[in-house]
Amino acid sequence: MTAPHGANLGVNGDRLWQSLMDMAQIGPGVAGGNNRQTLTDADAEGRRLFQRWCEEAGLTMGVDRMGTMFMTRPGTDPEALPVYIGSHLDTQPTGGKFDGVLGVLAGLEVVRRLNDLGVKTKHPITVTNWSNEEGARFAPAMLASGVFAGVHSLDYAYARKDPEGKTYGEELKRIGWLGEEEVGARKMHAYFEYHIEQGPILEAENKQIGVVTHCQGLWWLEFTLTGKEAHTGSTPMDLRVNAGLAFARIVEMVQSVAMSEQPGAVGGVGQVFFSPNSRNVLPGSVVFTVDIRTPSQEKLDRMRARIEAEAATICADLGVGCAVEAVGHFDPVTFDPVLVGRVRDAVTRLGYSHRDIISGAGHDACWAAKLAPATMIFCPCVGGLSHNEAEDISKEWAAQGCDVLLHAVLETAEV
Ligand code: HGY
Ligand code: MN
Ligand code: MN
Ligand code: MN
Repeated sequence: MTAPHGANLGVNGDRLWQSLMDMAQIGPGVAGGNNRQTLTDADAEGRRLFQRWCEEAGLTMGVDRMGTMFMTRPGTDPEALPVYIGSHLDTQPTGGKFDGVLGVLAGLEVVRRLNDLGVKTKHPITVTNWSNEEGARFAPAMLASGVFAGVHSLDYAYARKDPEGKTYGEELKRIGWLGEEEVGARKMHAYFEYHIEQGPILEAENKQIGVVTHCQGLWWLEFTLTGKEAHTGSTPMDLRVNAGLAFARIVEMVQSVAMSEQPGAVGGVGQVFFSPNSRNVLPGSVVFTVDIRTPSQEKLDRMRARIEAEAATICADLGVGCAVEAVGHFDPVTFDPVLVGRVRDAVTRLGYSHRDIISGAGHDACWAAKLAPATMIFCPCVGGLSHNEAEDISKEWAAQGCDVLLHAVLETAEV
């Protein structure tokens, strides 16, 4: 497909790559990646850079009360709802340069390219930086898009605490990104999100594009185990109330539950807090989050039930107290068939190799899909690695997915 006056639509891959590398300078990690956690000073700096680039491209900014940034290119029809292109600039503490950032800056590249071509669209185009997608500092993940979709209240979100006890609301004010817009007041004509796969499939099958049809569902179960603080040296084994042992057995159990639900189920633990966390004190409390995911609704809820029941038995056997709270959840998502079709048509027209794929990671698109037709596009990533500072993609992969995004957005925003 070519633009109305026949120009090739190809995005400027060098410009996109340079923007990615410039953004990667902000909030550097310790091993070549990024630590630009949400609502930190580094996040604020990244937001300002994105705002400057967008305003240079003629976009106007709106910020809502969760700090999400909406950067809009006007359409020719003032009544038409915008086509959104979103993702996130916040990163994991040991994050990569591309998770989320690629989607936000590819949205900017779409706008820059339309400006180059002098193409006007009927619908406005709004490039969105969702606040706190990662959920690393403030659980749950996709917090701002969740409030936008009416899944979480603003009060719940503002009260979320980071490991140092700082709240989302306080930190949002501190960095100066508390906007005025009511969260969720904006309406969408359609939503696109371009993202790295964060898994090994596309690279292993030598495919340039992932046509994302679904996203697997998720539970984050936060367990609080209560043991008895005691001396690790002088306390006989049979007198211990050992929350650390219960934790270890639960992690092992989660692994076996996930393995018993193959194919297509994952489960694990990424974060744990021992208290008092002293080498020679048996822990009084152990707090950790179990992350389980699968595309099957039935399996997802069965895994949760099995894990909670078996954890209660493990703790009862050891005399350890066991409390559990769901701190993150979304059901499996089916993306909009019309938009998926447009992505597939664009890929075919562009001649890129592709395959349908289910997203293993969660994305803001999962909540956007509750509000409007939504879909995603994936590019491969090296070794399938993500949430690791070594996360990497090629400049070609980045540009190819952005070409597909441009074509599918143009089809939807109508010239
Ligand atoms: O957890 C996720 O899937 C995403 O990276 N927030
Ligand atoms: Mn992401
Ligand atoms: Mn991520
Ligand atoms: Mn559910």
